[in-house]
Amino acid sequence: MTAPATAVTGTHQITDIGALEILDSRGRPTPQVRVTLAGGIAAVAGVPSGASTGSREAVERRDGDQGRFRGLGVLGAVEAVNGEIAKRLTGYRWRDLAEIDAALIELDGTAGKERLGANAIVGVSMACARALAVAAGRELWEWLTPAGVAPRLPVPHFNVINGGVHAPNPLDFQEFMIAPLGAPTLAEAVRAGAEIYGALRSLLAERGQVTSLGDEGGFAPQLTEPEEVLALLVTAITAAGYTAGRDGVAIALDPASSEFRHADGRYHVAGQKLTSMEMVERYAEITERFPVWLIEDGLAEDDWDGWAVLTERLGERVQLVGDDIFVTNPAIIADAISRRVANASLIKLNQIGTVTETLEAMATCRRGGYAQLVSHRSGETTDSFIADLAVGSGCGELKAGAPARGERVAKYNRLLEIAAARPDLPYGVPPA
Ligand code: 2PG
Ligand code: MG
Repeated sequence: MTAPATAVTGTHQITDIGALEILDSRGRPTPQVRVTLAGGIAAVAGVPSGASTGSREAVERRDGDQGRFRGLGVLGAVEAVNGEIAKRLTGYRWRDLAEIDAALIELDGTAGKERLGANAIVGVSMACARALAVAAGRELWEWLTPAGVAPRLPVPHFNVINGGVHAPNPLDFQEFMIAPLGAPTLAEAVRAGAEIYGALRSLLAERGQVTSLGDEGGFAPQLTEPEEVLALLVTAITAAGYTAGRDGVAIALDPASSEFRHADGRYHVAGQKLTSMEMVERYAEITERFPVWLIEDGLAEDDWDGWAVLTERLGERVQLVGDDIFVTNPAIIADAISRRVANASLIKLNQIGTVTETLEAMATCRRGGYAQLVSHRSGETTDSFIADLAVGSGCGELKAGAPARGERVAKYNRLLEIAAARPDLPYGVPPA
């Protein structure tokens, strides 16, 4: 795939690549990458970073120098971009992004991208994608649309209550999202999200709860039981004048359960120690009582047997999304499809480490009839790449945090921009 550096095979010549250490939304360092093409087109990408990471994710490279940023510096990753990667990618004419990404993977040489750092590689890949889109005279979302796929405006999944490792409250489930599935347009969906977020703030204040925020901009109340939060969400949806349910505003959960499955093999939820089967029953009850349309990481990444039961039990009526268990890895997703584990995959660029492999993961899902939920990370920049990815892929689903805070609304505002420019694009989850 990679030709000698002197060969002239493609049309894309990269003249300059540079990275610097910037801050993410948690105040932690992260790389920002700039790529310049011959002719002067330049594009920038900011790299996201997770907190509840899957064990098989591509490896984020951190300096470990306790004298800087408590060991979290990314000067090594930045240097990898400015040094080795810049040397490899400049001075050769690339045919396309797939060829660039293959060269990055080969240059790194490790399975988990740990040598150069997945945070270095994904930043370069995203910036290259942007630059190539500009060079082609296309919007990023258009350029990312695979042949034979119809682009759509995705249903935004607004994370309005935060728990787990994203907030210092007693709530074990990590994310409670509202999804305006029944909104007539993207703009109305965003409006619903913001209005319900406002209604929720008032409700919490009335009940004497704190309205402080978690890492993704959702409220972080001192609540323990997931069902208590779900009841609160239904009240907030109704108070804001919307219908709670699939025809109106539905609810989505990301318990991120790998984080609360302990060494005893039990899931520790609100003081109880539940088996996989008891968790499945808990979800079954939850989906009967509340308009929950989607559950992500309902069971832990190493609980494949439990996942198979969960899928068997709820897969017909609930979207079951694999995040930590799939880590946007096409091979793992293909394995899951053959074993009927889950029926959807979360999609995070930095879990796998290149745009090309991310698109491959999405194509694997499409072939296997699995839905896809494009996702931000809990540590974000104002980069809005994932909004374009969600539109271009036609998957119809995006989660990017609360309808508040700059790094979260950057994604929703980008969707609004695309929707305004292209009122012909359909909104919503694709018809089955
Ligand atoms: C998740 C993500 C994003 P993190 O679990 O889905 O919401 O969290 O980035 O911390 O892995
Ligand atoms: Mg998750």
